[in-house]
Amino acid sequence: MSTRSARARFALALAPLLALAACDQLGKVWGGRDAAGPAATAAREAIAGAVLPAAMMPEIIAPQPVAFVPGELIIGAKVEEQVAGAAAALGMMDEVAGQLRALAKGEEVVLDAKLEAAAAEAAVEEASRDIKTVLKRLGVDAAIDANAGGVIKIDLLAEKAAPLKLQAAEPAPAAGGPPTSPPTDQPTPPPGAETPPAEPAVLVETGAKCPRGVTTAQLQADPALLTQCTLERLRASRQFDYVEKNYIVETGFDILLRRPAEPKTPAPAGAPGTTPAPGGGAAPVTPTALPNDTLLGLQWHYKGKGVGAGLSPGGAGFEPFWLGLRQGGSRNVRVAVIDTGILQDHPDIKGSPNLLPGIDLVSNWDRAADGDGVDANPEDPGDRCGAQTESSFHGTHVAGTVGAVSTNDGKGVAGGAWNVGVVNVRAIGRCGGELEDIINAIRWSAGLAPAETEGGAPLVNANPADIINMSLSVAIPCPASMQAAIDAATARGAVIVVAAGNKSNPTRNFAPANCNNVVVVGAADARGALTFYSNFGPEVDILAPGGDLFNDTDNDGRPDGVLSTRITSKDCYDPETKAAAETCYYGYLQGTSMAAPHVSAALALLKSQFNVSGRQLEDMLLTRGVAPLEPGRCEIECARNPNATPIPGKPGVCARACGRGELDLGRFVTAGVTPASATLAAPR
Ligand SMILES: [Ca+2]
Ligand SMILES: [Ca+2]
Ligand SMILES: [Ca+2]
Ligand SMILES: [Ca+2]
Repeated sequence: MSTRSARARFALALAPLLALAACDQLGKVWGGRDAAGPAATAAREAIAGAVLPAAMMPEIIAPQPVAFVPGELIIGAKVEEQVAGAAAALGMMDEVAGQLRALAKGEEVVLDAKLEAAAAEAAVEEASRDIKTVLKRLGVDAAIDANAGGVIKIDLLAEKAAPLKLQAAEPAPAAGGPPTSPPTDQPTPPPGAETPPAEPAVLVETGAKCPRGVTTAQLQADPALLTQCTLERLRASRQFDYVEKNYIVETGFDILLRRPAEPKTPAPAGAPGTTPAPGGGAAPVTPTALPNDTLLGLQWHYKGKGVGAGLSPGGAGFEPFWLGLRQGGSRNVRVAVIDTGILQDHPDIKGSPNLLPGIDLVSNWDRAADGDGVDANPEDPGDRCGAQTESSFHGTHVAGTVGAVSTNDGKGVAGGAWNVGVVNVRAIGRCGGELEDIINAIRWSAGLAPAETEGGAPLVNANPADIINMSLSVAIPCPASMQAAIDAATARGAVIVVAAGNKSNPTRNFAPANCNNVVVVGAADARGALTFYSNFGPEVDILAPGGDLFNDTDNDGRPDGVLSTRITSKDCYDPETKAAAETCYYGYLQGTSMAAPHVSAALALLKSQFNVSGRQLEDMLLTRGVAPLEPGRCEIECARNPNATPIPGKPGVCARACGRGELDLGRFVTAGVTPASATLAAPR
């Protein structure tokens, strides 16, 4: 496949540089990691996050342009059926997964996995040939990049695709705007250069259609036009199930993190956390008391819902659930986190028994920033886009909330599930993630298809997900390619949890929240009210804690954000001594991205407790694990949100549809167990 070989050659040239850059960046982020000593120990608990100025609110919810990869189209063909057929002939993926698990116990099953991958590859190659024939007939010359995940991408700008053959029906003057500049070829870095790697090439979606009578010269000069006109021609041919641009999905944190560093104002209050257990780090089994993680007291989002000691109006009821049902989850329940990857050496994650083998599916080398394409290591080298933005380490924060962290280990934060198998699936890299990679990620997570390294080695998910968390968003209609992957995963029994999006807009405009067969999560604040930024509308199924960095309604001297794992070097302070720290390992963030993993963790706990799956599991949560909304919780001043609906008889007040209520696991606890009484309960 020509695009791959081109990438491979480029990679050879660039890999050492990228590796160096990644190393350097991590070194900076980790700060005094090697400087062990008393100071370093204290800083390990340091947190980041100050209440943000209200002036930043409009920027956070302002629309962002939708981008796509120039010249790339995702097409739906019959390859999926062929791959499935090939897999069936050699035993289903389940069996392969089982064999891989057996392998871990020392049995020899590598051969079958290789056969499986070879069969899939053969099917893919056959499909590629068929597609090439169809494209040729339609006058489209393109490189075809099909993979075992069932995604077929064609690349109109690949070197072997030239000369352009998309013929105009009739020559005519230009009807489109001035041609945009073609994407620059990946530059060859001069030896010893220290410039950051090139930004991945993208174009902004304008919605412009292919003009009548477009000429070959126009198409050659304008990749946006070429992409659009080819898309229209392929769609019109009715030879494919779907034809879609390779859109860029976002975690939505670019704006939040672009702000300049603020003056360091140490928090006034100390952490109300409990004393670390001597020795710490023991694997939790059955909760008999609140976990001893030192920062738990700042995690209002896990508290029982209500007003009073140990409760929070915005709490999602994890604490009463853990204690009332003595249920901390099970490592046999698997949550795939499709995100930016994970910082595996984080002090509260390293050695966590909850981490299962993940994968890195970021295929574009510029976007990957780890010196290669698909590989077996989901480490997050940073999603920084542009020099002015710090890396979000978004996936580490999200996975931490699901339960990738060590809970009850006497340090740092707790996760929503104490015990859970977390599979980190890196699909978002620098400057966002490509639709192509997200689709592959959904299928791989569900155990529907293997992935393949650049070298052709198969990477099979030995731990197919019961729950898939997608804290990501792009302002487009639900792509058919994404819907197909979602449907395949849910048919396999996975529950897919997605963020509603953070643009204070109708959810129907944002994928994957506007897709079918997903649980859509909106974000509530520490008061249990819909946040100013959360998307809303009838698609929202449930609200969960997403936090609000602009408020401190619980008066703990810290923003009402969600506290989880994230390494930064800005606004850091030690929560005990209040002294400024160079590096912090925990941070407050806000977003529907933070709300979704609460729901994923809740589903993992419910599956552990009640042993139900798929639709049954989803229904259980949405019917029994939800606190009905109190009046006014989803209203907003109309002046603050032009997208909301005016309420008759309430001048100036607008409504936002926000689902059936707020996540509240406490509702599964039948007896009136409070954290205080449960702490005293005798271990069984
Ligand atoms: Ca990689
Ligand atoms: Ca990697
Ligand atoms: Ca911990
Ligand atoms: Ca607060």
